[in-house]
Amino acid sequence: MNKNKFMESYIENLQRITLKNFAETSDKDRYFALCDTIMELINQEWRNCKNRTRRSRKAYYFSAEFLVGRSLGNNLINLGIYDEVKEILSEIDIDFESIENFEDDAALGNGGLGRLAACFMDSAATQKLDMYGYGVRYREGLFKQKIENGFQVEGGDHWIKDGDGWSIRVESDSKIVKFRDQTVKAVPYDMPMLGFENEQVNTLRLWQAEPFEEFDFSYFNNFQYDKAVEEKNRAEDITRVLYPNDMQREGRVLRLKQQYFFCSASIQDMVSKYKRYFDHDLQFEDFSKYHIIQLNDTHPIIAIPELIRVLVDENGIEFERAVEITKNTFAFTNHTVLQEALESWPKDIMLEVCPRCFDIIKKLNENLVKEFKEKGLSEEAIDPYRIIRFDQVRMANLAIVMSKSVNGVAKLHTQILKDDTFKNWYKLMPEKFNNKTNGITPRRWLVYSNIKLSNFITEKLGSDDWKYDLTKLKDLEKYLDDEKTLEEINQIKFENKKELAKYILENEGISINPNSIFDIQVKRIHEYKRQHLNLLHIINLYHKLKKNPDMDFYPTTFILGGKAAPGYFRAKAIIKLANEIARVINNDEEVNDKIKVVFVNNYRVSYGEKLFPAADISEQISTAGKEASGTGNMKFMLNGALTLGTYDGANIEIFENAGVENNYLFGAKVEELNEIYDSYNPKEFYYKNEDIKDAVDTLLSGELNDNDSYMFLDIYNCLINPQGGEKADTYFVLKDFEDYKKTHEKINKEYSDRLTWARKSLKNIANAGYFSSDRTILEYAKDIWKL
Ligand code: RUG
Repeated sequence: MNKNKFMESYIENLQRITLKNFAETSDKDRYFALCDTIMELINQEWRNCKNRTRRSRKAYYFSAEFLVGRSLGNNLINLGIYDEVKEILSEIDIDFESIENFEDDAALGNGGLGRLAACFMDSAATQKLDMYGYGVRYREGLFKQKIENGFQVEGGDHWIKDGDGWSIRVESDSKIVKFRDQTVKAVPYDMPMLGFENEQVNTLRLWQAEPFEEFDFSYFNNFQYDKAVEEKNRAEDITRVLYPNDMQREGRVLRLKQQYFFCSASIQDMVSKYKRYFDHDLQFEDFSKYHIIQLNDTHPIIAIPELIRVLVDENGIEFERAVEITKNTFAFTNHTVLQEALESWPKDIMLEVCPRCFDIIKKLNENLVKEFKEKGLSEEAIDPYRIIRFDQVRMANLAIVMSKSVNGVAKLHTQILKDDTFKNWYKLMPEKFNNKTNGITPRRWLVYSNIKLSNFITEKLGSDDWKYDLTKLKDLEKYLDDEKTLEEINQIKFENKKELAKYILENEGISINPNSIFDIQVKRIHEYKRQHLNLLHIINLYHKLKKNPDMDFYPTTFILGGKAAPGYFRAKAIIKLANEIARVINNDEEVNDKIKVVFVNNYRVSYGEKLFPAADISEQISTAGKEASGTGNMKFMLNGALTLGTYDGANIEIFENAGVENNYLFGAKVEELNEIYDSYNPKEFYYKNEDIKDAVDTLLSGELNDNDSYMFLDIYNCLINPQGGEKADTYFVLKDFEDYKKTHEKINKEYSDRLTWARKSLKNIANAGYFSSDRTILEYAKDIWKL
């Protein structure tokens, strides 16, 4: 990059878009001018990439969520000009940090699933894989969380209200999407996905719903103004909001409309480009040779019947042939074993939204049943495989029959899919099933967010090759016994903790001690993730410190954060509990130099960038068998935190890679939980264990105030009182409490041996290479996509 030229075009852009003198421009002006300048810089390579890959085999990542976060810093890092641009701006007296902070997160996802999609976009471009992302351009991203009087309050997230510096509207590629009762226009917005320091620029294409006809003049002329804009609003409603659900099935008509909307537009886009660039092949013989679609969870599965529809109805391909082409085009990733998150759609809703797709699914189901009957299977034996049963379309079944590959996202998770969730399918078609353990991009989660550690690694390894191949971190192991290096590791962590403490003081108004242990649990709030286990432990610890103020105890700051689905009462109760515990403890002068509790407001990607580098302990405490993988666990590990975790999801692989002795494993394993499932009685634990009783009773003792919301009663009941046919403590919180508490005690003792701790931390960093999404995406490309 030519520095002078960059500065010139930046200032030119700034003045052009604002018509202001330089001194009068705001952070907003400066931010958008910078976006423009960067977009100009990459324009040529982006076009080159689009042209070069027109006729290549490509992977298409279909996802209802892409949790991109901020793009400015990340794009500069990937272009390799982060420091230079910062310098250029400081030469003209612009504070880069305030421009960076101007950018709103693009929160087009709920949590891990959407963030994984964003990491994959980064890694695919970095590995020079031709991968196209297809999704939805929600006008409102995931709600903004405010905490009022300890309660979560949801606010809107109109992330593009000031504009969108990173997208190009490609009007000419618009598509028409037809629902039973409505026809709308799908307009693509393309975002460049830059490879790290290479010339690859892939595209993330997000569709926005707009009216087919902008405005109905006949109504307007008759003074029916509301009616004139009605259609416009109805169309725009489709992409107005991201459903704020994580792991819960949301059976609304609008949700299926969103899914069908982006899948239909994407399939049409692929088919029309195929016809444009491969016009010799009107029989679509080679379609699956050039396209492989990876379905990110059940949300985009409707793309399967949609491809058949487009081939059969719009291109005259015979049904059976269309089915064959489709089967070779799709691959399916499952991200959960929780039944409530596996989507199924009632027949009437499907008929209301996309009736032709329902017809096609019905026919696929009939063919499947016929095939089984011919093989001699009874009606009963066929039941688990049916795509439609009791007038419900079971999306996962549709995806499994119609895909060439089905994968889970961590070793244990894939095993559970084979043994349990999809066991019937696995028996029938074992060759389809495979594992692809998740990963995270080291560019955002280390190079960008933890500059100090990143520079330190480069210095120690003598090169920055590790940024391209994260397994090179392994070479750091040669420093495991080098005291100076270990002290440096501790020093970097301390600096990061100071920065976080400053940020928390500014944003949460709570002062925390960077010399204390930073114990962090940030993720969506859900019972299976067991934030309430963490909280019950904090209550009990607080009481012990009150009783015995001179107890040997290393000061600890417990930090929690995450959003609850707005309709998930118990998850919101957990948030209230966290805030109430924080209020009581932080105001208690007898203990608040020993423990502090912080619930960070509005946890999101850009907050995570500050939290992961500063953590000593990463809390990964889900019930064994429930967390498919987790990716936060990997971000903490890469930044040198030690995992306090159960034998679940990718924690297991973290323990395998970094050594269980360098982390803190606790709790029951899946096999044990399966064994005791029927006989488990949490009350036994409650009555036998004083600490458990102390913590659980505190929920109702009056010491904590839930402002008459009955939220704490709800948590109390769910732990020990079976209700309405549901067992008590289905997530085994009380069963694991004692081991969790003891493990905390061990951590608290061991932390004071600062060198041993640093060695463990280094061991984790050095073995985080496996968890790069570069590795994951290359596995997809090699095993499934054949790219
Ligand atoms: O809960 C899972 C995480 O364990 C996993 O790491 C992530 C990415 O694979 O996906 C999360 N997930 C699963 N989010 N939504 C679902 C089910 O719709």
